[in-house]
Amino acid sequence: MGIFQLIAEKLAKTKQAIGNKLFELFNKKVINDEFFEEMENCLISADVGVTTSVEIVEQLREEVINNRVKDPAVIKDMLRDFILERIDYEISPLQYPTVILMTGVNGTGKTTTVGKLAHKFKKQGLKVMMAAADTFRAAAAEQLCVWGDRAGVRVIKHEEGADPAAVVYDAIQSAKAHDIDILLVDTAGRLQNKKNLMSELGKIYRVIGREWAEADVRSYIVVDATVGQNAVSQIEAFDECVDIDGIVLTKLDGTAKGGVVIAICGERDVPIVHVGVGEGIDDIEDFDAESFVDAIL
Ligand SMILES: Nc1nc2c(ncn2[C@@H]2O[C@H](COP(=O)(O)OP(=O)(O)O)[C@@H](O)[C@H]2O)c(=O)[nH]1
Ligand SMILES: [Mg+2]
Repeated sequence: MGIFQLIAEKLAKTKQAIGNKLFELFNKKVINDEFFEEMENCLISADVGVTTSVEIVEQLREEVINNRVKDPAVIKDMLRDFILERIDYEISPLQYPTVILMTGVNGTGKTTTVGKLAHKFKKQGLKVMMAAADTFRAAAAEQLCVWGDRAGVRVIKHEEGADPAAVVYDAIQSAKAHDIDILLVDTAGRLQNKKNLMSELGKIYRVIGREWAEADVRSYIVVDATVGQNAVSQIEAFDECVDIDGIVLTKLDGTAKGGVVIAICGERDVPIVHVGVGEGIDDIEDFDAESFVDAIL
C-alpha cells in the first residue's frame, strides 16, 4: 500500500468531518455568503481553529469573487492550495551527529515516538542510540527498553529518580565512543511545574552543548491529535520553555480532529515533522503536506 493510501485510510474520520461535508456543500452549487459561512463552520468544527478557518475562508471568498469563479471543482482546488501554503514547510535535513530531544505532556506518545523513530532511522542504515531521560518513573525506562529490544537499539538508562541530565551525559559519552549518528532522548516533560521543566531541559541543553558541541540538536514537542485545539495551547506553553524545532503529532489514526494540523501550522511557525498513525513500531510517517491535504479534502 502506498503512503498516500495509507494516510488516507488513517485519516478517514477527519475526511468525514471536512472533505465529505465540503463535498455536500460544493454539490449545492450556489456560491453565496451562506456557502462561505457553512465552509467556515465546517473547518472550525473540524478543529482547524477559528483564526485559521476565518483567514482561509476570507482568502478564498476574495479570490472567488475577484475571479468570478463558479465551478465548485475550481473552488476546491483553490481551497486545497490555500491550506497547502499554510502547512507546507521546508524542513532542514538532519546533520549527523544529531540529538533529538522529545518533549511534551504526559501520555502524548513521547516514549512510543522515540521507539518508532529509533526503528525508522536504524532501517535507514543510521547508527542509533536512545537515552531514557524520563527518570521520573521507573516504568518509563522499562518501556523504552522494550522499544529498544524491538528496534535492536541500545538504551542508556539510570535508576529511577536520577538526574535526567546525567543520563544524557552518559548517553553522549557512549554515543561518541560508538560513532552514533542519532541520539534520541526521551524526557518526562512534566508541565505541571513550568519552572522545574525549564530548569530540567535547560540543564540537558547545557550538557549537550558542552559535551557534544558539534551535534545538531533538535527539540521536538509531541502532541496528541485527539485533544484537538488543546494541542495548540500545549505547544504555546512548551514554546516558553524550549526552542521548539518541530512537532510530532500522534494518534492521527482514528481521530476526526485531524484538522488541528492546519491550526497548528497556521498559528505557530513550527513545522510538523512526523505524524503518529498507530501504536505499532512502523506507525510513524514523515509529515507530507500534499498527502495530508489530499486525504482530508
Ligand atoms: N493510536 C495511537 N496511539 C498512540 C500513538 N502514539 C502513542 N500512542 C499510545 O499512547 C499511549 C501513551 O504513549 P507514551 O509513549 O507512553 O506517552 P508518553 O507519556 O508521552 O511517553 C500509549 O498507549 C501508546 O501506545 C499513535 O500514533 N496512535
Ligand atoms: Mg513516556
